[in-house]
Amino acid sequence: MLNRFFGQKPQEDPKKQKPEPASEQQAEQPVPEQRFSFLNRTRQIFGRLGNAVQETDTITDSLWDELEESLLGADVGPSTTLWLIERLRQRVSDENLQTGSQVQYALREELSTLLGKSSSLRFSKQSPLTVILVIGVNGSGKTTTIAKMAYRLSQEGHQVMLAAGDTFRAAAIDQLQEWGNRIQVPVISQKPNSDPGAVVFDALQAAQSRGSDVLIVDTAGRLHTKFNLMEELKKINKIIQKFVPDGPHELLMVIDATTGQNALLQARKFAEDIGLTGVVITKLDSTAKGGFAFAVADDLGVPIKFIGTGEKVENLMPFEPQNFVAALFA
Ligand SMILES: Nc1nc2c(ncn2[C@@H]2O[C@H](COP(=O)(O)OP(=O)(O)O)[C@@H](O)[C@H]2O)c(=O)[nH]1
Ligand SMILES: [Mg+2]
Repeated sequence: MLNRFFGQKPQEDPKKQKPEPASEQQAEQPVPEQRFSFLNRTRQIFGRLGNAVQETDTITDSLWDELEESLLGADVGPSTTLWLIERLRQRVSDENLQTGSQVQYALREELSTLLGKSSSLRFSKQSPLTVILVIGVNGSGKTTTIAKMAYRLSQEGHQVMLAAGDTFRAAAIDQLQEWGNRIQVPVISQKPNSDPGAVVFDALQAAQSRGSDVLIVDTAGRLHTKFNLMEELKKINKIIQKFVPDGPHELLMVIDATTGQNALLQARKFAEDIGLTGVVITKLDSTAKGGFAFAVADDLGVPIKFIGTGEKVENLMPFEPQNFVAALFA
């Protein structure tokens, strides 16, 4: 089980939960086609799978091969794919499933179960200020995602502030400021190479004095080793807790879907020790590897909170497991 230093109860392993009865699970809303067009490339893979399976009257070895190949092709990842196939084979024998379409139905159920329930951002119940830390390697889409979240939260009526905690690169500070100007959200920054802790301190003070209710902190992607990352986060956490004792309220990792299983390997290394509370998967619009979401949910054991569906500020979607699975097979 993952070790969380924010003292939250670990999520139950979704694999241990019994899948909900098919009738409830499939009672999903029809998926609005337009909203999910960003998944088109991944859909081609799942769609092929859907067609092949439905046309098969009986469950043959080639059906299992096809299933495995498609899941791997969509970057569901080797261990999650293996688990799914085993689970389905078990269900075929336990429930006496006879046809390919029954297997497909069961697959959809298992995929939904893997993703768990939808999970929105956690806001502080004790403090007027909610603090969200965002980590992830350079280029994963951290800064863009922060701007998208800030935009979204502002639209919902929150007073958002951003902290330019990625102080290693001048460009990173400028980029956040540019976004801030565009979406009219204040950005607290210092000069390049200043201490990220000092930036966070300033930002907390500013957020409190200006009555902001959400502070989102950008961090440096240069933290390639777990040790550095942990040290940096510990320092930042201490500073946050001086202002907001129950903070930070979210520690989100941004993961680029196009880098697939490699990114996951790295994320797993971090997730175990830093108390990750959720992930955002970016660039689902530019990959056929949308099945990556299943590997992430399976492997990291934290909810996917949002998905990035493009480069524009509005291209961020709360992650809805049921709709996601339905859209893949639509
Ligand atoms: N297509 C697409 N591009 C994205 C998405 N999110 C971020 N990007 C792009 O990825 C690149 C790196 O993003 P940035 O926010 O600077 O990453 P950071 O280094 O982690 O802060 C930029 O060109 C972004 O426009 C997404 O959901 N879809
Ligand atoms: Mg950045």
